[in-house]
This record gives sequence, structure tokens and C-alpha cells, in this order.
Amino acid sequence: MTSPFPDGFLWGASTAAYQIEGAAAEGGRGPSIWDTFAATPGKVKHGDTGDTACDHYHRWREDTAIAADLGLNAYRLSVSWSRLQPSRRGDLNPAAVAFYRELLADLRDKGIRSAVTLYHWDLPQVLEDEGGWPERATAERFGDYAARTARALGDLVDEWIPVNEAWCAAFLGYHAGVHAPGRQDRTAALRAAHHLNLAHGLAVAALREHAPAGKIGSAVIMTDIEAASDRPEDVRAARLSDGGGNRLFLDPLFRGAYPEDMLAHFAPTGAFDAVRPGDMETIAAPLDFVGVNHYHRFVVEADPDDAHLGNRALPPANPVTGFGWEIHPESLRRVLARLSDEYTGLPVYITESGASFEDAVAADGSVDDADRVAYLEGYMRAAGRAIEQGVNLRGYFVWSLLDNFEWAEGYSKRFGLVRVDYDTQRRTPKRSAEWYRGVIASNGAALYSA
Ligand code: IFM
Repeated sequence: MTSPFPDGFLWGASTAAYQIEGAAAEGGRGPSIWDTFAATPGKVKHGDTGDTACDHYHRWREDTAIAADLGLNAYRLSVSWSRLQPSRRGDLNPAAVAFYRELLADLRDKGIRSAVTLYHWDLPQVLEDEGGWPERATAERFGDYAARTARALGDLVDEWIPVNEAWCAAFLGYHAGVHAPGRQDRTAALRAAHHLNLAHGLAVAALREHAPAGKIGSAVIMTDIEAASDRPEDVRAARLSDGGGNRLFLDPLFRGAYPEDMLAHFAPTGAFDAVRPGDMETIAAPLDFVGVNHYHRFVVEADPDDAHLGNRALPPANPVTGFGWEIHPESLRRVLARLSDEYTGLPVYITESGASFEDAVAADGSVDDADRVAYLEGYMRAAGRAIEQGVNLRGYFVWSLLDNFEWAEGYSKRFGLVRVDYDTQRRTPKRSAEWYRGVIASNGAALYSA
């Protein structure tokens, strides 16, 4: 079978600053909410922190060399707000600008396109101390940070992504409290969601003005949600779950409005009083591409005890990853088709897709992660089916290039194509990395040769 992946398809991998950089107290970096959260006993498994992580701040040359060796033609990274603007406002930190400029220039020299996320969850702690994302001022500060970063790095960045997975930042951080800053206040989370959406829009305006050569998109997490049955209460529960997880973020971006059912559902909180005239137009500013992060399918049924969205997910019906997340590649095709049918014909990049598994290290140090190969093969073929069906898919970024700090799970979950030994910082490409090299070299044809 010939490969459905078009010429020029981006075969990439993704990372994020707090998860890999380390050097938390070096180069003028200020503390972020994740430094505070991770240092709080009981918040992160085994008390792990991002203080050292993969030491990428010092070892990035080795990492970009590995990326080039695999044949990646794109690499998605995030820049750290608390490294670039540690003092809350004003000029960027020159050491941070120098670090990112060197890294981005190296990627360009290697022929690897750079996709840069401005916010991958590492809010400067000083801004959380002033109220964090539930406060409008945080979105306004983000617009300023975006403008300054665009001016400092814009000549070296190919794709910009203002905010990674606004749902996670808002709801895991301010409602569930399992991510930084660890608050448990639903109204605050809803206000945070609006301000993260607004931050996206303000950053788009800033990037258009100050980095006109770059393309601008998103990294929205899209979950495939199905009702457990045809019972009206399950169908309604699935719709609400979809509203809170997907539509609350997709509708503002592509329709310029919050979904009516969500506004009605959350009306008692008063949270949407935070929306001011002009905000929705700002958020819906035209984009050049849409980025989708995808990990989950949830089959949900009504649950009157769930005060948030009145639903609960059934146990997975298929094998799961090391995280316990259901392996269901068809869900990736479904979310891509839905995006294209219901929201936008813009070029789409899968900005994250991948899996953690219990990697076993052989006596010779090698890692034969056949489960990750099978996972990626299934999901990449699903992406291929989406293309055949007419989805304008232009790239696939595997999460992640390296094993890294997996938020509340610390270092216990490994998503990398490349193993990191955290004692020695030795990098070892796993079998999945070698496999991905073949996929890239054949522009996807190798997915169909077995
Ligand atoms: O590691 C995270 C990443 O930071 C955001 N998306 C999901 C990944 C896996 O949990």
C-alpha cells in the first residue's frame, strides 16, 4: 500500500520546558508554580521535582543531535515563561533569550522546523501569588510576554503555539488540584479556562505583530467521548462531558462563542461574568493551523453524584498503556474527522500522541519497547485513515522525544522514544526510536510494509 502521508509531512516529537530542562535555579530562572507544587510534600509521586529533569539545559546539543539522527523534520518544544521573564514584567532575561536562540538556531542548521509553545503549564509563581489564571491580569501579562518573546525569538521560530492544553491547565490545576497550583475551586477553574483562552487570543495578536513570519496554531487536547448507551441520561452525560473537555475550548477558537449548554450548565457559578466585550473576537482570531493532542477515549454514563458534569467513565474496554489509558487508535481518527467536519479545514498537526509503558532495560542497556512501537503504529495508521478520509493532516509529533518529568507522576511514567537514565543522564534511543526513523525515512510507507 502506498503511504497516505503527503509530501512535506512533518514527522516530529514534542517536549516541554519544565519536563526536560532542569537547571531550575540557573541562568536567572525564577520559580514557577510547578517548582512550588513539586516541592510540596505529597503532591508529586516519590517527591520528584523538575529541578534537574533531563538536564536538557546543559545537554540540549546531545538532544538535538539525537533528533537529527532520527530524521525528525520538526521538533516541538516549549519556552519557559519563568526563565524568560522571571521578574513578572519587563525585559526578558538575556541568559534565557541566549539559551533559546542557540537551541533554535541549531535546529534550523539541522533542517528541523521548530514549533514553540509559549505556555506549557509553568506559570511564574509571582503571577500565581497575584491570583493566577482565574485573574484577567494573568492573560494580559501573557500577551506582553508573548510580544517580547516574539521579538526576541521570532526570526528563528517556524510554528507558534500559545497555550498547551488549556483544559489541563485550568481543570487539573484549579479544579481537581492534582496539578500546579493545586487549587480545588471549580469557579476559579472556569475563570482560568476563559483567561487561558483569552491568553491564546492575546498572544495570537502579539505574534502576528511581532513575529509575522511564523505560523500560529494551537495545541488543544481532544478526547473521544462516547455515551455508554442510548439511554437519554447517558447521551446527555456524554454531551456534557464533551462540552467540558472539548467544546469549551474548541468553540471559542473556531466559533467565537462558548457553547450555549455550557453557559447554561455553569451559570450558577457566575464564572462567565469574566467574559468582557471583545474577548470572544480576540480568542477567535484566525489561525494558520490547528494542533491536536490526543490520548483518551472515554465511554461515559450518567452519574448524579458527579457535581461537575454529571458523568463517570466506564473502565477501559481494551488493553491500556502503562498509565492505564485505553489503547484505541480509532479514537484518533474520530477526533480528527470531527475537527475537520465540525470546526475547521485548516491544516492539522497532531501536536502530541504517544504512550508510557514499563520499559525494560536489557543487560546491554537496550530497550525493546515493542508495546510503544505497536501503539504508535496503530495511531499513525489511524492518522493515515483520517487523511484518506479528507482530513488536512500535515504533521505528527510523538510525545515525547525523551523520557521526562511526567507532572504528578514524577519520573515514574516514561513516554520517550529515547530512554533517559536519571542517575547518569545517559540517553539511549529505544527500539521505537529506530522504528520511527524508518517511518520517517519512508514518509510513512513503512507503516504498511509489515
Ligand atoms: O506529559 C504530558 C504533556 O506535558 C501534556 N500532554 C500530555 C502528556 C502526557 O501526560
